[in-house]
Amino acid sequence: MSKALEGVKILDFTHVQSGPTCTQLLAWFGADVIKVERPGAGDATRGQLQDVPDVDSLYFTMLNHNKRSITLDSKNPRGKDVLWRLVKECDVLVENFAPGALARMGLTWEKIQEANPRMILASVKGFGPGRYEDCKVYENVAQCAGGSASTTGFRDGIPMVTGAQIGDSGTGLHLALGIVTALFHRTQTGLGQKVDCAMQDGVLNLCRVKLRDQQRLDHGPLKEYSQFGEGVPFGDATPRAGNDSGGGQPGRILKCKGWEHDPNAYLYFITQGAVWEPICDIIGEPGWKTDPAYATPKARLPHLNEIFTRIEAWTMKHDKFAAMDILNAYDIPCGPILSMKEIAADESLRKSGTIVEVDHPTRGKYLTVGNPIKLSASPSEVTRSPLLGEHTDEILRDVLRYTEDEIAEISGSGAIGTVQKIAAE
Ligand code: CAO
Repeated sequence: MSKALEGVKILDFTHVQSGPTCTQLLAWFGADVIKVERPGAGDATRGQLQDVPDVDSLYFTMLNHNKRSITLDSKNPRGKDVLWRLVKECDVLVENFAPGALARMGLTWEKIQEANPRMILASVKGFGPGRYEDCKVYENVAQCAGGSASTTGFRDGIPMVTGAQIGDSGTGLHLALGIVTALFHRTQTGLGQKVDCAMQDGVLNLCRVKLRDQQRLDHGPLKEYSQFGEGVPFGDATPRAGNDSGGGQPGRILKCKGWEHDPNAYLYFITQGAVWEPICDIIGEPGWKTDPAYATPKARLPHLNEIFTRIEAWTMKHDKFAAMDILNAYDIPCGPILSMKEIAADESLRKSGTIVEVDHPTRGKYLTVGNPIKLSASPSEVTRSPLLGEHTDEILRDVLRYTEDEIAEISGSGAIGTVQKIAAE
């Protein structure tokens, strides 16, 4: 089967997490992703959070599957020539350098367009135009500036960042959509364009329900928030809502059997209006089906704490999986709190290719997350991340069509450094 993005060449000038998640997605869809790295050093994540000495970290390997790596010093004059040849040859340049870094290498949008009018230039920055546009940004800064931290956590605690990498991986996902949209547009216009995605904007897009609540506050308290039932007045900004559901169907995280010693013996329980009657029967409160104080979603809002306390008395008698089986039989929406250990062992996730075991020449076998987006006619296969500069010669020869003499001359100029050799394949 052919791949959806087969034939698309990506000049991948990304590093750390946000950019690499974007180009990894494009590689999974079949694009030829050529990762340009600094000789001798490479993407900084190769050496960060290393669990095995002198072996590419899981941080790197899990973000750079299905790519090829070329080492190139973009500040060396001969390296610059090679870089421009790549610009002319590729369809998309993706980068997430600090603001101004690409231009300092001489790669301005004007010059790129001049060299290759079909080129799409896709960039991640921390902030869009405005007072913070020159700032360097990492994940948690984006979560804080994008409205996530101020609305995450408990009302009486400090702002919290979330484990989901919404600033980095979330923005990478947004950028990938921008790139394929620009590729589609190019089929009509024949021209490339610039695609910009700021991490603050990407996080805010994912937090839009909290901006919704900010405006609802002008018209009264947010009745689905626990603090309403507790009689705690609202301030003038969207508060932290603990584990309250952010939608119109109230939900909470409830203890299950074993919670005293298992930090993940919990279940998310949603009191969807449509299944209120079976909920009442299951928890042993059949009278709540007709009692006017509990019978309708609106009437229940001031009693949510009491209702969830009563439901929790039931969930605490069951382990999370048994509770889910009982509730699913009645179409009651709920979900177990799964640990990463449980997820790593999940048979269904492995079968669907969402959890994949990969073999790496210097690391051996490890688990990764495969492509969560499944295309029926263009399935993804996960292949290992490249070693630093592993494909330098191959790219110079096959993609850029340099002769062996020219490659020797480029190598002698110091533009590509020393290539890492594969110890065992
Ligand atoms: N050859 C020669 N030089 C290279 C090179 C190569 N192949 N690749 C990169 N460099 C140089 C750059 O030109 C830059 O040099 P100058 O500052 O002299 O112009 C230098 O490496 C460092 O680039 P950087 O400033 O982007 O890297 P950093 O480690 O200092 O900052 C980060 C990292 C992520 C904070 C910054 O890149 C950034 O803010 N990026 C945008 C937002 C983003 O994507 N953040 C998510 C990161 S994941 O949490």
